[in-house]
Amino acid sequence: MLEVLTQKLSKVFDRLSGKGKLNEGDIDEALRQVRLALLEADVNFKVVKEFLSKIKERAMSAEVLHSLTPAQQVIKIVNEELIAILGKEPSCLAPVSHPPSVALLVGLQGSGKTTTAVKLAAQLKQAGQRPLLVAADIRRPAAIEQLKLLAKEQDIPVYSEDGKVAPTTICEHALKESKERASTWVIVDTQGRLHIDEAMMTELADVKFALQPSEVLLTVDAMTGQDAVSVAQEFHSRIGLTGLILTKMDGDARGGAALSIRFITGVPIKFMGTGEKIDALEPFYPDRLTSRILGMGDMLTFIEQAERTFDQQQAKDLEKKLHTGGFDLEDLLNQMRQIHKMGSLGQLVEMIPGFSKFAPHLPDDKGEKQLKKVEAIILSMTCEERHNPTIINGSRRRRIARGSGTTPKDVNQLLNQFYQVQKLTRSLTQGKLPGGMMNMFTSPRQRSYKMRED
Ligand SMILES: Nc1nc2c(ncn2[C@@H]2O[C@H](COP(=O)(O)OP(=O)(O)OP(=O)(O)O)[C@@H](O)[C@H]2O)c(=O)[nH]1
Ligand SMILES: [Mg+2]
Repeated sequence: MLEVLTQKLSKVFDRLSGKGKLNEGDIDEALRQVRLALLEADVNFKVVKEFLSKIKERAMSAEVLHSLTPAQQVIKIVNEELIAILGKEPSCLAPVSHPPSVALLVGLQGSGKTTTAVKLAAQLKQAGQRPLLVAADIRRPAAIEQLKLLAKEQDIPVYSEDGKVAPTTICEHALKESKERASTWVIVDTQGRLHIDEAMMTELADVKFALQPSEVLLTVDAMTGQDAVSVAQEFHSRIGLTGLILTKMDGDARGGAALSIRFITGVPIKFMGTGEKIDALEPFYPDRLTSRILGMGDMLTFIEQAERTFDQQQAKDLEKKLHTGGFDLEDLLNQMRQIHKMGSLGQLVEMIPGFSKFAPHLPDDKGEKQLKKVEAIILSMTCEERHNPTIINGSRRRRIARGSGTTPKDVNQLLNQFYQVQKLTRSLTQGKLPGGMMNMFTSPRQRSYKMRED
């Protein structure tokens, strides 16, 4: 998602950061590059113009130019202005005080209405709501079946009628049905056409009138770039929208639609679709998308989490032990527990810029199982064995395996791993390894300072 823009912007900021003090020329040049990157990403020119003039005005202030870290200040301003363009605050679904709340999904053909209707219903269901899906797309014969099939997998009820009944009538009947079922949300899937046309708009306006929905959500295919923006404008002026859902963000390397649509239409983006699977729908957070665009991942969250989890004193003690070669199995266990407290491997990787694509491929529960095993083995050892594992012979190994519900081979494997770590720490204390390796064992606070120095 938005990789190209991210790459371009990070190059601009790297160049800027390398300069130390900045003058007007440096800032002009950086903004020129940002402008090119945004236009190449198919961001609307009006948005680009407004965005850059705001940044320039703020970046040229004496406060920024004379600060100790001018480049960082400029990046901070870009970050804030991007968030502003994307809508500042996240925007959620508006339920009514007397259920059911109704959400009407509209959009061009293939933009993702049917899939998104089921994704939304599934999220609502997960949040404890009782959704009812309504098949009001009678134009395409297979549409009702597609909705039923997807909904069945999620165990969500669908209201549908014979394809000859008018959509407004179907919707009126569906509202009655929802009251009988005590549904809390009614989500209506409607017809789409290749282009905006009178017949579609009239039908949607009638359906909207019949339903009086609290949400009229337009699904727009993010891959269509600027077209998505004009489609949204047209829908909004004809039937009135309460929110936008950007679909297929997983396939869009440019991101122009995402960055222009809110600013041009004034309609908030409420969700983004990030894949074909039903769970691939994320609430839209302007600040999170911005930090992804600027290539910062959720690094700040990551650092905060690490600082919360790691005990500073323990980290110092550990460092001392590493230098004196006193690192033992108990320390190993403590380290594993601390890292585990920070979250699953997948969650951690998600937060590191450029690595999020690997997250789905990581074995999530494997780490947990492995930790439990290591924990069981070390806890089955005597104190003496934990401090001095070389005394663990065949019979001790069998005893430890029995006590921990593992095999002597498992015990052996752990010991071998431990000896490797010990060997590593010994080389470290003798200064044989490159500095970077030391980072594996120092506290994240120290590590983050180190990164900034680098
Ligand atoms: N990669 C990806 N594919 C998506 C996403 N949302 C929908 N799709 C796919 O886009 C195609 C069209 O989605 P539909 O939900 O059928 O679109 P629609 O708007 O209901 O289409 P019509 O009913 O023909 O108007 C399907 O193959 C979906 O799986 C998304 O966020 N990412
Ligand atoms: Mg459909």
